[in-house]
Amino acid sequence: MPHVPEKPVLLTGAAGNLGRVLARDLAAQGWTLRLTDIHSFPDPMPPRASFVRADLNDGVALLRQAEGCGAILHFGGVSVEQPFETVFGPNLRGLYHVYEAARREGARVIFASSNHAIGFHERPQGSDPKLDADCAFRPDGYYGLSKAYGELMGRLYWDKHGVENVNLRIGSCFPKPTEARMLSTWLSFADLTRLVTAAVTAPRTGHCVIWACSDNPASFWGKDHRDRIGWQPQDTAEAFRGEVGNKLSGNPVTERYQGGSYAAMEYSRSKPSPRDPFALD
Ligand code: NAI
Ligand code: 15L
Repeated sequence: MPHVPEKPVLLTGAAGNLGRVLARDLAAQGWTLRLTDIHSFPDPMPPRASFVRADLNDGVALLRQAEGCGAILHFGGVSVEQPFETVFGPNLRGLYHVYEAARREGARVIFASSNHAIGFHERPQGSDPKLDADCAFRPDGYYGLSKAYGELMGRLYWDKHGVENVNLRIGSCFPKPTEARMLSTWLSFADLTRLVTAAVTAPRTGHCVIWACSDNPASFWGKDHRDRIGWQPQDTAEAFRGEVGNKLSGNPVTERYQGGSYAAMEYSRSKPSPRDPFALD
């Protein structure tokens, strides 16, 4: 049984797909959880957990929920591509509220970032090197842009205020892969729970960024800071190759970029964006 944190842990987005998994699994590990979401929590309340319904736009509510917490698992907000005005409140203002609460409590933030912060990097082909976590941000929409902002918010609060933060650049976290791209990007629920556990219980993290995918041989991603928290994934998408290996989109933009269909949404360039993020063509 992993180490149980001394202080309660706040989980935003608790009523969402990943929030529900974490609420169940972390409570089963003996953790004391404070759950919050704008929607009601749909499951029976886990042992030692409490729930407060609140909007991430409400900074005072977040300060109250975070009182006495040692870590904030920030999984709430808009979780897919949406118009800028929809993303803005929950994902940008909400993130500021989370970091201000963490600063006041001296809490560590575990941020559910996304591959869409870097979704306009091309997928590696053949012997191409995999992408390291210190690559340039190349968001593939307003949602991905909000995740890049979240990671940079972590950079700022570590450098200026010493607020520790672990940024999980999640690939595709679902019960199982549903398309060929997920042979590269899939993260199992069990690997997610182990990752969050390691991120909260590691003695020191500073500001770090971790590719959150299972042990997928077809992964797009290379080096990151996982050694700092002692996490290694144990599951693999490869087990599903027979089921999803031929499920391709048929869209050349989707297939070219790591962010897949998000890169193709409202795409209006006449030529593909170049490999080098600083190239001018
Ligand atoms: P989800 O959409 O199921 O959960 C997000 C939760 O945030 C929802 O329960 C929603 O009610 C809540 N929320 C939205 N706006 C809010 C507001 N204004 N105030 C308070 N709560 C609000 O998404 P999912 O799949 O559980 O993802 C969780 C986190 O992980 C998200 O931040 C998402 O961006 C990130 N992520 C998820 C991936 C996946 O494959 N599931 C991949 C990459 C990142
Ligand atoms: C994400 O960031 C989304 O939250 C999730 O719904 C999937 O679309 C995932 O990325 C993905 O790229 O598969």
